[in-house]
Amino acid sequence: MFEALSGKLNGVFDRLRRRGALSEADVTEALREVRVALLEADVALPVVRDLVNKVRERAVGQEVIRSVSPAQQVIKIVNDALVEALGGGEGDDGKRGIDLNAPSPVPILMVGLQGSGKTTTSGKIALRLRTRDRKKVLLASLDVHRPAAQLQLQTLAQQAEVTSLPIIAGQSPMQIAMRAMDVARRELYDVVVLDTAGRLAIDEALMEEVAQVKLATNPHETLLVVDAMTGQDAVNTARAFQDKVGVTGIVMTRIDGDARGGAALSMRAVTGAPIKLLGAGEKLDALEDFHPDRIAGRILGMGDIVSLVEKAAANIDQAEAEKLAARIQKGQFTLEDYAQQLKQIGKMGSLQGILGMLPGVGKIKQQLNDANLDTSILGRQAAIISSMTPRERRSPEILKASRKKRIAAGSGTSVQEVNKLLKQFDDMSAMMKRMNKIGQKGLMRGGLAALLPGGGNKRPF
Ligand SMILES: Nc1nc2c(ncn2[C@@H]2O[C@H](COP(=O)(O)OP(=O)(O)OP(=O)(O)O)[C@@H](O)[C@H]2O)c(=O)[nH]1
Ligand SMILES: [Mg+2]
Repeated sequence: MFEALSGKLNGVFDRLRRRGALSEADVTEALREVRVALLEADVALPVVRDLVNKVRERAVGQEVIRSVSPAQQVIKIVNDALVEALGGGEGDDGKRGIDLNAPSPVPILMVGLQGSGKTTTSGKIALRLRTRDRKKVLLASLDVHRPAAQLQLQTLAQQAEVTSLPIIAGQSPMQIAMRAMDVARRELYDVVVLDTAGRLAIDEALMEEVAQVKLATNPHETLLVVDAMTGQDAVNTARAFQDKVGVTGIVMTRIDGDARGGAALSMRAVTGAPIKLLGAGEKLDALEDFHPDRIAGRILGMGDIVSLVEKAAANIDQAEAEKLAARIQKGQFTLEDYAQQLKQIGKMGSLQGILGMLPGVGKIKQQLNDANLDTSILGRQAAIISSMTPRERRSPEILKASRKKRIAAGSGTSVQEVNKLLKQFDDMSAMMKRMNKIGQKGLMRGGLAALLPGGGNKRPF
């Protein structure tokens, strides 16, 4: 559902990335475009304003992390703001789905506008609770306004292989609700899902009816089902239901359509209620948990830049990185520096993992997998380097056969491995020289691929 927004934001970040170092004007310009993209995606104005302001505050005066580009840092900041807008972040206990932490039978009341997907979602929830959570579920339709409604739920119950409350003609919604709770208590059901009639938000009588049912059954969850395709209207609906009935969570359906996604971004801020579930199709298994961080990731479509920045910020010693950058600039990259690099990489996890997080290196990643790169080799290489004397590390050209033998023995490796390391170091020095030629900006533009022999088209190792 976020394709358009995602495309726009990607465009903004692409332009940002091409800059290399970012001035405040660059950030301001980018934020203006982010703002327009959000508005076009139908995000509520106050939410847009709040989000953009947050990003600006945080982007200005950000400490620069050497190992990532400024643009990557901005992307991370935007990401965090999106996660917050979606209802994640601080105080997020990770519990997103339906809360069943109450005495059985736990009543769940489904409310929402006509055709929003209440009945379908009731079936989806029943299926999930039965299969995933091993719960005994009773489905009950309180919809006496549409003739076929109760039969529709009965059919869905059969598909989900759960029980539906026997239909008794002529009962009122309140009578059905009470009967459902009675049956559930007697027959020891874990959960009762009460599906209500669709209503127009302005339909006071129906609103009142659902409020009464809520009062009588005291549901542990009151889930408002909204159609993502209705955009801002979905947000207004949610506000109305929150005011008149009170809801504990929101289910957003039809995210499989081409909704612009703004409703999802506005919902938490406008209603205070969290989005708990997403409906992604007509089939009963098309139900997803709502993860703010994953949705933000989907919107930004940034591979895992965000976690890369987090990892880099946590692990890379900034002073070290700066010293190294200076030495590279002067063409003084030594085996000692190489050993340092190996250590950093070791800290950040596997090489494949790191490369996989960078956008645009999918191809290289495949090559890496093909090359079956063994990261334990990094540890052995570090051992080889530490078995050298300082002089040897500074001038590896003095390493003749006897020295190599000593180093191999000292590090528990072989002369071949020592040779391989030296060859790799030579290649790397050559690469560093190339990098100096490309210049810092080019490096940012080309990303990691520019560093690899053949610009990433060949096997990197
Ligand atoms: N594509 C898609 N269709 C959905 C989704 N959820 C529900 N639908 C479809 O939307 C239509 C209406 O769904 P219902 O579950 O009957 O909606 P309702 O809220 O119970 O409708 P009323 O009871 O009349 O108010 C059906 O054709 C469903 O198959 C979804 O997540 N994606
Ligand atoms: Mg229905």
